[in-house]
Amino acid sequence: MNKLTLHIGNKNYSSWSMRPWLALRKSELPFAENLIQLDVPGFKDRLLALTDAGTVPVLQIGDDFLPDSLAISDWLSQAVPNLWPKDKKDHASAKALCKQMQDDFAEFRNHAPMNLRRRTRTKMPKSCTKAATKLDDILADHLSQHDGPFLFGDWSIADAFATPYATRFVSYDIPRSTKTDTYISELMSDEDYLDWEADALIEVWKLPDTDMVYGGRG
Ligand SMILES: N[C@@H](CCC(=O)N[C@@H](CS)C(=O)NCC(=O)O)C(=O)O
Repeated sequence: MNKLTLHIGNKNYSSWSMRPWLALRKSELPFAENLIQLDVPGFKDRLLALTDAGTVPVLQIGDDFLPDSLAISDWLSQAVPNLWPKDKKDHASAKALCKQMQDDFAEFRNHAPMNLRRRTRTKMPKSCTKAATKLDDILADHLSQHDGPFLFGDWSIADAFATPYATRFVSYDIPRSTKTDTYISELMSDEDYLDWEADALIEVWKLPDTDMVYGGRG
């Protein structure tokens, strides 16, 4: 196979980058990573030099460059087995859920940006907790339908997509059901997640605007 390099953003903040990175780890394919610091002078040109999307993550496969967290994850699922649920209905449902986690819950994402260093108990706006509760219900519903510990039983790409949300629930102390809370603990004790988090916690780059959301100090 061609050499794989995953181009990613800051590990503390880049929720989109975390998802295919986790899927790559689970795939056990060897890969290099190239971290591009976001929101610093010239960063957009660096992203546009990779693909027209002008975003990270980007998977470089030899001389080809593939943007988008879901497209990258799907590409990986064709390179190795078992990254999507085996059951056909679950496979389709997991893909739909990933798409929903990419597109929806904007009020949750915007008010509670991923910030792995962050812990605050500030009350979040109603629109944020409402969107978080909707996601909580959806996650709990999937968890109830399977033997667990993950959304579709065994770990799948859907769990990679849920992981940044799990960290937001914890960072901003957002209320959630017991079922989802147990699932969040599972995701955040995953050894690959912990490797990513360890790198994030020692990153020196800070995004003050993000760190200050809801009165924080990062
Ligand atoms: N739909 C894309 C979104 C990627 C995305 O928005 N990435 C952010 C980093 S977390 C980014 O590159 N932002 C830079 C910019 O938009 O200028 C995906 O799923 O990969």
